[in-house]
Amino acid sequence: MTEADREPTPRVGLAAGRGVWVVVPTYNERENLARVTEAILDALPECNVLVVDDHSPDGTGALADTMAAANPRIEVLHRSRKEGLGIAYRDGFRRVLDKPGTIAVVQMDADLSHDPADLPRLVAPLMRDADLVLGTRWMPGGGTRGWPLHRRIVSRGGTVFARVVLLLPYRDLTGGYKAWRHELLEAIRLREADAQGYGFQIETTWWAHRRGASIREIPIIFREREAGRSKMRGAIVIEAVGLVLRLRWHAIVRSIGGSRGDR
Ligand SMILES: Nc1nc2c(ncn2[C@@H]2O[C@H](COP(=O)(O)OP(=O)(O)O)[C@@H](O)[C@H]2O)c(=O)[nH]1
Ligand SMILES: [Mg+2]
Repeated sequence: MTEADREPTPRVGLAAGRGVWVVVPTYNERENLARVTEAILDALPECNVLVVDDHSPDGTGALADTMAAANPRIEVLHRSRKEGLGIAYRDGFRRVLDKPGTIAVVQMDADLSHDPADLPRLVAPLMRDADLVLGTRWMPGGGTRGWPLHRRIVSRGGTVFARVVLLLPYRDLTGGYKAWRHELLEAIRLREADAQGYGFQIETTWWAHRRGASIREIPIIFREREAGRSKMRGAIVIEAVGLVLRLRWHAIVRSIGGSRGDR
């Protein structure tokens, strides 16, 4: 190994975050927001961050505005009320896809459960052949820390259920740490659906797969939040189960009808 090999290689282009928008939905994440955005900009110094806040009662939106005023890489999308993660993401994605120069879009939670230090690994496959990269807990090298058993069962069980019903080969379908090439996100044309949490994550991967996208998985460790509270509800799980069954049903109907109208 020469001296030059030991030098850390300066990252350029996408690897440094150029053309990357990281979309972070927030609802009552005041205690986490500054830490997470700082860590994101450490990991990908040239990326931009869009905070999508649903009028959080704890003032997360106002804090995000203060941060955006101090740093041109941070932008805020204020939504007037809480309508669930799916709709917040859809609005956020539209905003960043309309920007000139967007090459990739990353989605991640604000509560530091998704480690911003994983960002370079998450976007790296986009520089090769990947259209979508899934941060995956249920593969060698991945996992969860501090998550109670019932959360692990719901998340893993949801993945197994969706895999079997939708015949998808991926090992984590309920996760929300993903990196997209902008062409793919445009192509799946986020519908006016209203799926929340898990349902939204499953649905977007399903449409990407149906489009023939190249989808890669990288292992991630998901750490339970230290501050703030989860917005996860039983209703979100029930909605996701219904959504998976509906997606399968529509696919069957389309294949019987020989429809070419798939998105
Ligand atoms: N804008 C917006 N963000 C949300 C909403 N629900 C959850 N989030 C955010 O989505 C991320 C994941 O939510 P969280 O409650 O931590 O889910 P969990 O990790 O599955 O327990 C966090 O950044 C939340 O603040 C919502 O209705 N609107
Ligand atoms: Mg969380």
